[in-house]
Amino acid sequence: MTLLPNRPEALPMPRPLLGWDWSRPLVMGIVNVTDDSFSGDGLKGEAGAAIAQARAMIAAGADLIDLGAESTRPGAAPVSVAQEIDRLLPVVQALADCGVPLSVDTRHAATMAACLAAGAQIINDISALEDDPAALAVVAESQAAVVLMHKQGQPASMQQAPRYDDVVAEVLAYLQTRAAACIAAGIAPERIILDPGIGFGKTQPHNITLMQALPRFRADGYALLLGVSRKSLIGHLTGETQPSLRIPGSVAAALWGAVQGANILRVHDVDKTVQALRVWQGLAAMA
Ligand code: 9MG
Repeated sequence: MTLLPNRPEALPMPRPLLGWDWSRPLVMGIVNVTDDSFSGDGLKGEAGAAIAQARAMIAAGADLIDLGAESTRPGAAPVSVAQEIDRLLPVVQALADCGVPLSVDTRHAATMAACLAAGAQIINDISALEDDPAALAVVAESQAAVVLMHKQGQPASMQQAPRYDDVVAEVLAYLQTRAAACIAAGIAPERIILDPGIGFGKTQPHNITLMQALPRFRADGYALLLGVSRKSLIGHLTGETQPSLRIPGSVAAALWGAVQGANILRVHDVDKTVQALRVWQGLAAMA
């Protein structure tokens, strides 16, 4: 085990994407237009509240906004594709000119197509474009970036018995296979962002092992997204059972991710994360 954090500047710079500045970690604010969300921030499908929350995050320094309408919490009520589009579309339309790229967290090709047509620039798919057979073509026909996330199993049951022989090698191999499928379908490598999927079909030891191996996910030149905000990883390390009270731990985990080379940090608490990153960057610049 290494005791010293890696130096992200020593990793290969991701390929240029949408004019983004890869010299620092970008902060992606999470806006859940869901009836329920594990983190306690669901906006009950209200477009107005979601739009206001996204604008507040942008004012606080968010570089990207991720909009989702389907909760992946085990036991969450399923959302139909029509419902998902009904919830997301007015929010995407209202925010299309908000000044930062919009990401849409969905597994459904029809939702992807509708939101891309309305101005979204990133598809964030926790199934790495696998769950919907039409998804790969929808993204390939657009100019959008795509987040390919690893999960083992499906959200309803994925935490029952996650199992790996070598979690890092298996997650990395899966993401490389999905990236290759994207490239074969016509998606340029610079549009592909990898994500190990912390908490998605992983035990606490699996999550910790992945968090310690983040630089390996940068080796192929893809950008790396990390989502740890308010997750059980923080709960296990702190004993805090309520996700909405895991903010300090989430900020610490985001900083760890930044030091380990994550290019995009997907977070609920944009203001606190941005402040922490600015302090870290300021100190690093002075060192
Ligand atoms: C939707 N969603 C919830 N957690 C996530 C994570 O860690 N990464 C990505 N890409 N999406 C997530």
